[in-house]
Amino acid sequence: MQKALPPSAQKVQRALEERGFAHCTVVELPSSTRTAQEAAQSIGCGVEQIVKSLVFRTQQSDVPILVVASGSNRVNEQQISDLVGEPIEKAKASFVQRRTGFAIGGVAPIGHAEPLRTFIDRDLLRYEEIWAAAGTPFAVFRLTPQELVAMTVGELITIE
Ligand code: 5CA
Repeated sequence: MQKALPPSAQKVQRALEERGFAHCTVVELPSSTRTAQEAAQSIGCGVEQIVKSLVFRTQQSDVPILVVASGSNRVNEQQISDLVGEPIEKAKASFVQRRTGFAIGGVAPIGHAEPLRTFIDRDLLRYEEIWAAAGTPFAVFRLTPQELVAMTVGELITIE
């Protein structure tokens, strides 16, 4: 029998089920998925197939912004600032924890403490299947890019 998932990973599985993605199954791996590189190694896929969930903070309105990007891409903060219409900065670990409900290294694309405006890196659409974090630095789930777009209701962007 499978061991029960930790509470944070269960939260992601429940969010998947509530949104009609019950066929996406959160799995815990024996080795770390804390970074995109580690996740790719543990899963046995390319780093570009890893969904990085990066949290930024709008400097004036103090709102979290989620950017889900291909593991091999670097997010251009100026581009995201231009899209949201105010300066942003990379969120501090405590802000990420408080506003998403997840610790860095396990931030999932869904299941957050509050709804997050989400931007999706269009490069992720190139892959048949991709993998996203599921609440802990050992938990992930597999999905298609189309499912990622549908479940996050995110805005597709071309990372510059
Ligand atoms: N579990 C994997 C994906 S399956 C994962 O979460 N990867 S990640 O790339 O989305 O998350 C790690 C990211 O968190 C890093 O790329 C980095 O942008 C951010 N990060 C790491 N440490 C800190 C920190 N101390 N403060 C703010 N952001 C950080």
